[in-house]
Amino acid sequence: MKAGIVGLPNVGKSTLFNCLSNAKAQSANFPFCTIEPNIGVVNVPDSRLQKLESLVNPERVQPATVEIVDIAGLVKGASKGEGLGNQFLGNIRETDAILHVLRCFENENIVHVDGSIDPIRDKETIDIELQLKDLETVDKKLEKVKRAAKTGNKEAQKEEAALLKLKEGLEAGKSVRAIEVSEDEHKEFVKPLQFITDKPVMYVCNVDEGSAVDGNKHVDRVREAVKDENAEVLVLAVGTEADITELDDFEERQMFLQDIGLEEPGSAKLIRGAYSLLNLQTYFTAGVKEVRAWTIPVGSTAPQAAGVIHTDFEKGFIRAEVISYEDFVGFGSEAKVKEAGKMKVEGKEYIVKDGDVMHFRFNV
Ligand SMILES: Nc1nc2c(ncn2[C@@H]2O[C@H](COP(=O)(O)OP(=O)(O)OP(=O)(O)O)[C@@H](O)[C@H]2O)c(=O)[nH]1
Ligand SMILES: [Mg+2]
Repeated sequence: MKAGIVGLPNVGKSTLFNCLSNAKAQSANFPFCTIEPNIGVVNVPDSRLQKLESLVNPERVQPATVEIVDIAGLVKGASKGEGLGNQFLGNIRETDAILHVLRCFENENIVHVDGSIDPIRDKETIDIELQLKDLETVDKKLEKVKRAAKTGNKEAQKEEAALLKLKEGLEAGKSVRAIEVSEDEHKEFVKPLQFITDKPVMYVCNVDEGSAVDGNKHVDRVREAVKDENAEVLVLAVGTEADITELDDFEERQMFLQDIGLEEPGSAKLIRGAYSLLNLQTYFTAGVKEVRAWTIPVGSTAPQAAGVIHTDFEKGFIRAEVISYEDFVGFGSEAKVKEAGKMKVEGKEYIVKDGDVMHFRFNV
């Protein structure tokens, strides 16, 4: 899974990136600090993995990972070349989800490019620039499709019709995800173009330390403004959390978090939120060589889950041996689960559940 961070300059995007990732991005109090994109790989925090590790004692543990891309800030007119322009948006075209950072903290020392704290205005500025980028994509594609449509190509005519709906919607200030197209049109013509405003979005309200738990009036406005969007709103004291991430000692980090009223880092909440936004879940493999978490879409069948490990596993799938996470932990080992008759053997139709500990049988 991949997620891309967008927002105005100087709102805390790179600071968020640094909270999430071990790769360090430069963050500083001036707009357009980031020019070249930062790309980092983030381990998905999952306490079940540590539990399995303690039971299995494997040689190594491999958490699931998410790739995060942090790009240059956008300003009004970016599509026309204002600021650093919008060419960096190409770097987030291939992501699965968008993290939209909104500045919700007051601090006169931190420059705001539009002079005041107003996350609703900021969100609109960014939405418009993202929509204009998508409009560029539509226009480019339309140019090609139109020619083919004129020659009487039926498929091209269908595509042209779908693209024209998008063009009209985008020009009216709608995001692609809010424009009505049929399911077939979406699958055939919309999805392959990887529109930025078609991706699921999570709004990250960057608040001051004191608002980390309950948010503040700016966050309330954001919640109100997006209540009809199918989006998550996450409250995160990005600056503070970045400081906490800097601490080497786990105990020390926990103490700091408790000081601001949190039980776990916001980054854990954020990644869990992204999972649910994208309808993803986790299953485990637990061998003595490796205990590992794997990411699959909710509703995946056993062969599809196996395919995440290797396509051969999917093609040659015979059956899966499945232990629920609860049973694994409850009985304490695979052998004890088997003894108790709690290990299930499942076939091709089995829908994998979150937390299943799986072992695949296959031939190649
Ligand atoms: N007080 C406070 N300052 C913050 C917070 N988050 C970020 N900052 C500061 O704001 C400044 C800008 O942060 P960056 O993370 O570099 O911002 P950015 O969005 O990546 O900016 P560009 O790369 O220029 O687009 C830095 O000086 C940060 O330390 C916060 O939650 N509170
Ligand atoms: Mg930056």
